[in-house]
Amino acid sequence: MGPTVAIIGAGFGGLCMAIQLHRAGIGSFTVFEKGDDVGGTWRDNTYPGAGCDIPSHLYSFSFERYSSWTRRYPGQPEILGYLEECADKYGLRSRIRLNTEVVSAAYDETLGRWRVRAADVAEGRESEELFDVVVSAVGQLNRPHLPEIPGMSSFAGPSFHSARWDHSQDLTGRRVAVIGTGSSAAQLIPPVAEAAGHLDVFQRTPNWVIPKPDAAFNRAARAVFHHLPFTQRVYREWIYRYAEGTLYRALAGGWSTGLLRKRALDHLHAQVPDPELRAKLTPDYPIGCKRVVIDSAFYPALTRQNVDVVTDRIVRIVPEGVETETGIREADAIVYATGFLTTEFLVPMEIAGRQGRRLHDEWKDGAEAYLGIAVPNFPNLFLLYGPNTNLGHNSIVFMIECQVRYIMGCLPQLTERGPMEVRPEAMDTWRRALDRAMDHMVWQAGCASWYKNAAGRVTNNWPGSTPLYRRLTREPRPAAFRFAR
Ligand code: N01
Repeated sequence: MGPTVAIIGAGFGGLCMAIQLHRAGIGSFTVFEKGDDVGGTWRDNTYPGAGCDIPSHLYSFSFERYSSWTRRYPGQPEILGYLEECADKYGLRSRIRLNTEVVSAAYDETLGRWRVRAADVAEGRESEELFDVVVSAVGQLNRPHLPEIPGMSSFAGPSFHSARWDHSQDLTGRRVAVIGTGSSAAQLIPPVAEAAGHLDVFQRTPNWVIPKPDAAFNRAARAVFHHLPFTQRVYREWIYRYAEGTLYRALAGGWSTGLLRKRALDHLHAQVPDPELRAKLTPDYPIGCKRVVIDSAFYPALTRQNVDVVTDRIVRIVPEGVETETGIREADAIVYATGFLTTEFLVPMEIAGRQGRRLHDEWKDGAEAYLGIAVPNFPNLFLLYGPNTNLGHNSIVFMIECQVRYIMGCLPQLTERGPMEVRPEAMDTWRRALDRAMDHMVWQAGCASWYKNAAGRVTNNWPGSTPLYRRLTREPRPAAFRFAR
């Protein structure tokens, strides 16, 4: 049988956890998913042009390789299809409760179990169940951030966030305003620019942009991947090593920083001939401080006749469009490509650990977790893609697999010795090591980014290499935990 496990979320993380439990013969798990299907961010982000800027041969499970990727960087429908296939292949559907949102989880010290309350999204009806273990797999990029710009509700036309695309709106021939120029905006701007009559792109801070060397896999290439599966492994390994060897070194201030910067500047110069526009698009902070945009269609879209890059400060939204410090830019529709509430981990769930301690109180100065996975005073609670586990350079699926393997290693220990809770001393040591490693990373440089909380602490990113993270999470160290028995 094994312990009962509540998994919150059915994206990459939740599915990975469920698959590994299933493979280990532990059937006593339930996946709670507030959406109407599996897929997480790949279900939510359906904006035109949505896709992944990490090649899918790497951005997929190592144990579930897929020879049918149609291109190096497939679009959102293909990635979502892959996750749906995984859910079907492992017979997970019957264990996934869709349209069911976990509202709270409270640790019952007498029972040594978690009381998980979940609500039916349509009817709001709540019910409670007991679980031995709770695994949060809600991710870091699941709650859209809408800016607080005065007058937003006064806008006369449709407006929506990139992660909540309103497909009922036909933007063909219309005047569109896109606010934001991050990775989501960079992907949606090219198709929107093509359809729109006019597009205003409101840029607050330019991003560093490097090319995305996309290409379709022809039938022969796919046949090779299919019939000679080791070629997929080799290709995956090659992408991984490139990301680790070159991009990570650049973020850590190593030998490739200058190369990466040059690559971005060359890309800008090659794609944007107009010096005035080029100046607007040239960042003044170190490369990698904010997430580098990987896209080859973004700059060409900005050079189109029907596109303006507006850098004047936005003052307010008015019924007819966007008012900046130099006047009103009229718009029929506004797209907020303004990112996510990234530093509020596990919000809005109420999580209470031993002695009723609220997780959000513990985290008032910034979310933190041992290995990004475990939190003192919260026995048998494990996090996937938790604090300080995001990558600026490689596939998050790699990190999720490390975390799932670690949690799978915890299960026999907590079954044998009772609920396990990371020791505060282990957490302190971890925090100090993290702070030391963070000192070398470019994210600390003077830029604002979604990696940092309001106090300027980098709560989202992992400062080490991914091989190091794999080593650290290879298996749980019992000495780092206190057990009930
Ligand atoms: O969000 P962002 P995103 N007025 O936070 C601007 C992942 N992702 O959705 O830089 C005006 O990066 C803000 O301006 P500034 C990836 O990890 C992956 O684009 O703060 N502008 C910025 O330009 C990525 O990093 C893929 O000055 C305002 C933008 O909005 C993460 O998701 C694809 C504003 C927000 O950019 C988030 O990307 C897409 C305001 N009040 C996304 N508030 C892959 O391919 C915010 N902005 C894997």
